Amino acid sequence: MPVGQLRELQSERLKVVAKRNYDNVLFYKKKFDELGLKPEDIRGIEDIKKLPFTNKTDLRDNYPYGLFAVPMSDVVRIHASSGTTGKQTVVGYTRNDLNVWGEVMGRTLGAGGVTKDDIGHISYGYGLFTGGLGGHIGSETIGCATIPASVGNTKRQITIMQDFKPTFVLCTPSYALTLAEYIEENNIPVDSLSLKYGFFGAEPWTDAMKREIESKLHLKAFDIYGLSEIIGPGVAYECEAHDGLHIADDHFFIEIIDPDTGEDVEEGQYGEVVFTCLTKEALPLLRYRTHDISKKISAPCHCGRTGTRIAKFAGRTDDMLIIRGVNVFPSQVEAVLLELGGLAPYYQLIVEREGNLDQLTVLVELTPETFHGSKIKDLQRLQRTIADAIKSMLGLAVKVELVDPKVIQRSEGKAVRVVDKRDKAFRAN
Ligand code: DLL
Repeated sequence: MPVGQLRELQSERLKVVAKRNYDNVLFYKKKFDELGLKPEDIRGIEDIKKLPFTNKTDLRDNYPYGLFAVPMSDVVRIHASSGTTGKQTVVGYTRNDLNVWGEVMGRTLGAGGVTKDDIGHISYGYGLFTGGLGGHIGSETIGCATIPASVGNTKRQITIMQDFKPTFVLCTPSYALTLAEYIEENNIPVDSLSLKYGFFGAEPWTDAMKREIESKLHLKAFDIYGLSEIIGPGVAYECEAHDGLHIADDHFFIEIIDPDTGEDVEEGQYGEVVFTCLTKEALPLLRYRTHDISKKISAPCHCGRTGTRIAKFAGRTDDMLIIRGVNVFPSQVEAVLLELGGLAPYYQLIVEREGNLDQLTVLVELTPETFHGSKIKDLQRLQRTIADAIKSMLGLAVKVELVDPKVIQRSEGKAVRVVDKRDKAFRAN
């Protein structure tokens, strides 16, 4: 679409979505009123700067459905992702939102070359996480035979790949390496699989990792990006030129701002990515601050797409970690520890990369009373209880190490809660 026409479309859509929020979401009505803003003041996409920002905390404060712009009877799907504390961030979709999701995820796969003659193997988790069902809806929208394999059980995944002959796979890049490793270790000929393309995302990864996946799995690898609050995967995707990510910006308007001032960065500079949902019905967030860092690429892409293109993500502005595709905020672990009791308010998260997978170890400091008054078997039980509580909060298996009182270094300024020993490229921040 010529850029001028795209701007007109975005303008029309922004007017509608601003009014939808003002009329239906008390949170936005209050924000508009505070700013002295009426929906009619939004006459085109250039007026987007008049709108308030939305933060993850706003979703938490309005948990679970307070930011929905439609009655629950119009919602047909719920997903959720990690919040900064115990509460999940809950997102909803109308029937039409699911159509949009199918469209943008279909585009994502189509940009890699997928057609209805392909067979899709979806190895993202099916559940509240948007990866599985997001990949699924895109694959089905194109018309591909779609295998909802979900995560885990690598042996079974490979058997399915050998027998059902999928031609493309969706999973986290780290899991793609696990698949490759399994094949190597078990002397399985790669060409007994029929994979042509792989669509990897949900966590940061490097070009070096991409080359490794491509050479070991004999496929073309594409980076895909998205977040639950906006729709899930399908927000941005790579094309066959493999030179940055294209934004589906007829549906999601992107701004790149200086996280401190909230103003646009200079053209081509890195900053925080902010999205406005232009067509969503159930949860049409305005100027949502993702905390993800990227920059716009102004040169046209060889593929001919005219929309906004951005560079591979360069990190985050906050303390969110991504461990094996699961978003983890240190504050969530803190909430679990404080709830359990008997523990000092000092802890540290150690993140390492073992082989191809991230491993999280939680160091927890005992209070002097617990330390002196407990038998080894009590401490072992405590260790298991902590690990189980964290697993049930995050859905992630972690190692827990109990340490003596006063072992965790006290800081004079900001506490060092996270020691990330991974290569910079694998870190989210
Ligand atoms: O991770 C949605 C998704 C599923 C994207 C499958 C791609 C593939 P959330 O769980 O809400 O949603 O996590 C969103 O993950 O803000 C980024 O920090 C990070 N992220 C997602 N894709 C990429 C990527 C899904 N390609 C958060 N590169 C986002 C770097 C990514 N980080």
